[in-house]
Amino acid sequence: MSGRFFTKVQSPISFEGKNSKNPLAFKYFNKDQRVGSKTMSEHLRFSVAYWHTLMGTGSDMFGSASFKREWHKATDPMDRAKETMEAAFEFFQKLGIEYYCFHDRDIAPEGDTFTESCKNLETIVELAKTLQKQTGVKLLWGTANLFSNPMYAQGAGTSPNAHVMAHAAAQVKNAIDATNELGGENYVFWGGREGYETLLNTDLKKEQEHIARFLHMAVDYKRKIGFDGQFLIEPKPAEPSKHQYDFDAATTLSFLTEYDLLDHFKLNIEANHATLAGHTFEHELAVASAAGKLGSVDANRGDLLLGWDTDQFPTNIYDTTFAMLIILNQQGLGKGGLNFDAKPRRSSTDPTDLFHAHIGGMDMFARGLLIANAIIEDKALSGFIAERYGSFNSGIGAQIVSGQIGLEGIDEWVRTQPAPVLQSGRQEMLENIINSYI
Ligand code: XUL
Ligand code: CO
Repeated sequence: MSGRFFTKVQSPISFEGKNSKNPLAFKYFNKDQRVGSKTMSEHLRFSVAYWHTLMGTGSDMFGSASFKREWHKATDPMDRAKETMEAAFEFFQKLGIEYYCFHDRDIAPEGDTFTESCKNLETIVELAKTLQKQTGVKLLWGTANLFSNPMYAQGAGTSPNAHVMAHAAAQVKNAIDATNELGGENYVFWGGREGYETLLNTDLKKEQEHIARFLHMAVDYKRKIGFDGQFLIEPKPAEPSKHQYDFDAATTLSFLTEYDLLDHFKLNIEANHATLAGHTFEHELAVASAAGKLGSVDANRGDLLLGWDTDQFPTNIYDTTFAMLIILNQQGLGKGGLNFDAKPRRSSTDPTDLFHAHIGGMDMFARGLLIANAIIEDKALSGFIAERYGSFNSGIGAQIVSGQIGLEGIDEWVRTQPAPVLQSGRQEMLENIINSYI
């Protein structure tokens, strides 16, 4: 396969099995291999994050761009956007990935006016549509960048300025249109600036009412145009705002319930956001899944020693195993997928590093899938858990959960009984079982 941008990778990455020493081959991800009732690619639905992989420059708070990308060379912003889209599809095809995700401003530059920005977006969407058709690559989700423009410094949907909020709403309308036009399977709301810095200048209740109204307008518009993608909210506790309203899965679910939005949204859970909220990745997945609201995943990892969103590619087999256990136990992600919201480190300057990074992440999840599937098939954990709660299946336990008995009846029963006898939780034995599968 030729191509202008990733010349060091000439043929699509292939599966060579776990004994392969070829760094540009999959060791575990074998897309057509059946695992349970589906193929690996049907289970995993991997996606490239346009903002990191195509737009990332390696810059950080202390230094400017360290990546010199061939597709960023054109001087005219629209030419650059077109070249970047060409590079994107070359990358998707050479990697053999089925989906991608973008923000409106990743794929098309802002113009001098809002109308010009909308026109730029429409032009690039046409190009993306053609390339999707040519390659079969699909859009997992689109979203609007409501955090980079200085206008959003005090929030977008929660801005104290009504004109700014209106601007954000108009931007979302156009981003939903773009997503719909490209057959996007989901649309994501992540509000990095939907929060506050200080309560000294903030009406917290009003801001939450405003963002709820904002989301209701989006729901109405979705219905009006017949967009059948899933709406997703991506929780994150902070960064860039000091305190973000969508702090974590539980907070977001309660916000959706309070403002009568729960039926219209699911959650997009990101690993590094979970850890920033003081949770594990699997905790956030489990909370969302227990509510029937785990819609999609931003697959990445943080660093134990760094307290910010490092967005690294997933390399931890425990994380991917536990994630896949939760995903398999809820029968998959439906329209959602595993989007690598992750970037190579600043020192990984070669475009080929983008392949190494994605191959590693895809292999790690494929391996997690195989392990989780074996654990489930053997009932290695579920058997133990079912037995641990067995006392609720009959007797006093069954009476309690069915509501047949209240405090008085329970009081009477407890007085007739000897003291309760506890069963061991066997945590260490279960950890050993997990390790025996890994
Ligand atoms: C930021 C983040 C975003 C969302 C999309 O931390 O995760 O890139 O995924 O806006
Ligand atoms: Co994300």
